[in-house]
Amino acid sequence: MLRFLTAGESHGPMLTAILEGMPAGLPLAPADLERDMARRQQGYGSGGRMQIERDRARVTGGVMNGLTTGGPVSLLIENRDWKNWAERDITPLTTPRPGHADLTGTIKYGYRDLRLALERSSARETAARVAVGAIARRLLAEFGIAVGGYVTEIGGVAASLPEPPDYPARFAAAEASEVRCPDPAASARIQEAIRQVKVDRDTLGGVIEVVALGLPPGLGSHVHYDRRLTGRLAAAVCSVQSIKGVEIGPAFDNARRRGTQVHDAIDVDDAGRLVRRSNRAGGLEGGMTTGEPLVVRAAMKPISTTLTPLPTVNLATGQPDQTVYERSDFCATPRAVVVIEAMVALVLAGELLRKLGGDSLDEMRPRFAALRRGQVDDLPMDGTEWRFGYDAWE
Ligand code: EPS
Repeated sequence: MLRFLTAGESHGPMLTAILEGMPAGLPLAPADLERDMARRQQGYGSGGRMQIERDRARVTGGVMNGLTTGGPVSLLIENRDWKNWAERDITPLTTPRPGHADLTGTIKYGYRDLRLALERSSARETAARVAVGAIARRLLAEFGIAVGGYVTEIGGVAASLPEPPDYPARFAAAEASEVRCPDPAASARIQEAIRQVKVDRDTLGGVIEVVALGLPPGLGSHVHYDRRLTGRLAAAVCSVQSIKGVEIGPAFDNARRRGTQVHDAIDVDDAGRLVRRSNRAGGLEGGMTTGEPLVVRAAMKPISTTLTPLPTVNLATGQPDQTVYERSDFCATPRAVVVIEAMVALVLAGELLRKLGGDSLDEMRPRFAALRRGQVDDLPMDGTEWRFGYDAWE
């Protein structure tokens, strides 16, 4: 199975990540990581920090002569801002921000200063997630699987997107938008809403949709709770800083409808292939991929560092006080699209590896080619009666 660790503080010397479980033989070049790392740094609504950082991952293990070895892939991402902190005497931070890990982290670990919670809980860590996610994405690409994403809503301004969806067109339109929203009219209104929220000394959240294309049916499993892809995706996406809600396809809208209005009718085409005319299931049934586009949506709260002070308690005095502003993003939702894509890519690459097994790309390829694809002829159904057979054990 694929797993990863990250380490490092937001304003410390660097971030470190280790990705374990990659098969051998995957071509990997600096450009494969740079694209997504640069994308994560772009988006209207960022604060001053993104002017300082130029994120680049230095791979230090697990990739030799441009190919993965099967060993853990280790990488380092320098924090350019470190030079501004290395020699600095740190002003005590004792007024926790509502909504941040400041208070909960400090209660949990017994810190003498809130900054220790801030430094590690910071979304700076997502630079490392995106770097390892780019490696997962590179593996998926070998099997024709692509992951993309976009903003559907920020600050209550929602995109109006044509149906049925043309996902590659949506991905491309989102990349051309300052706020990563594929609807140009909504994009302009969102940009204005973010401009206004800066003037109002406040922050905005939004909704992100990430879609995986080209998945074979049958990734994940219905047989046990921790193998259901629905739960694995929800956990991975909800682990991203400021993400407080996840749905698969239009799940909350489905909850308001009748069953006959929700479920995607099964049909067979002229080539004997089982097909769906709709995708309200968002590409998952019974915790497994259907082969339709996988649609994951994430709700991001507004960032908890607000220029307008919020009521809090000063933990040094025990008296009511107000939060102190420290440079931050005003709306990180356009940038968070890339982070959600990374988490989805990591989960899917892990599931693909579980399904195919193998230690190298060469071993995986013929197994992938042999997967059942929802062809009626591939299913061994003979329509005869049968018994459970447990009486043999009584
Ligand atoms: C963050 C606060 C800001 C963001 C940061 C996440 O950093 P700073 O306090 O240095 O201005 O820019 O995100 C990143 C550094 C990044 O690379 O995405 C926070 O408190 O979570």
